[in-house]
Amino acid sequence: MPHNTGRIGDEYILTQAEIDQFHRDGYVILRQVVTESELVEIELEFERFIRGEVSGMGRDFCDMSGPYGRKFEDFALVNAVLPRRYRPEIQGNVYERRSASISRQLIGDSATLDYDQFLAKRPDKPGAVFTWHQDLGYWPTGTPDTLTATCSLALDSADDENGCLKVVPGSHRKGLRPHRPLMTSRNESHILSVELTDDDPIIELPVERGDITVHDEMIVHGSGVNNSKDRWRRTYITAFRSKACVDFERSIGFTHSHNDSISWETHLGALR
Ligand SMILES: O=C(O)CCC(=O)C(=O)O
Repeated sequence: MPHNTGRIGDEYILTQAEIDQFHRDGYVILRQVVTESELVEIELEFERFIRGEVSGMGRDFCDMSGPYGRKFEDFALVNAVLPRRYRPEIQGNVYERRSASISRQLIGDSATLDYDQFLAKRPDKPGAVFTWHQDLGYWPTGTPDTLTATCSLALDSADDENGCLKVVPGSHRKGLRPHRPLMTSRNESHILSVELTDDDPIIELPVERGDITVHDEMIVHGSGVNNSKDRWRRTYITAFRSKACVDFERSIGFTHSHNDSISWETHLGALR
């Protein structure tokens, strides 16, 4: 890596090639964004959520791959949305600061933290599929600027065996596909999915603990089951959009909480 790139205090400076890749392919992998000692601090908070110890979250604590009513012990893809809302102690942590730095370089100086999320695939638990989707398919239409940098920090090394992220590179340039609820309705489960075509190239994004992936709001992506017997796949997401976009979302009552009372169907472009 050239001099003066990579991790420098609260910043992580990208190379021009990394910035170009994000815009060309819709994603980029950045290595060792968070150090081992920083990760140990972060995972103390992460674990509180993933063990189900944070109360009062309603639908913001759920199995992303299943129905809302599923019992905690049966969760396969443990999903805690907006952890910084429920534990303000997390706000401003080193990963938030470094992912903000990365996002400013990718989507512009007004990059604003839109939401955060903890996701964990339990080992030896079938079904933890995050179906193929484009993030914009989950979000309101009409935003002044859709560009998004969704940063995902690996708390565990991830690969095909424990269900790492997979993408269709370049799909972000081909428009929004129709998104359908995986179950009978959005009220039963949050998850949506799109169809892949035979000529969609799929690549896996294996990462080491401390690496991050960054993807945009239009790339088709998802992840498969955790087939391992003893390896978790835990990832910490921070997503950044322009300030104008985040202000618009909040003005219509959209906060990314599953407890929001705005109509998902009305604001889901592809389902409208
Ligand atoms: O990490 C995963 O398994 C999927 C996450 C995802 O779809 C997202 O962050 O947009």
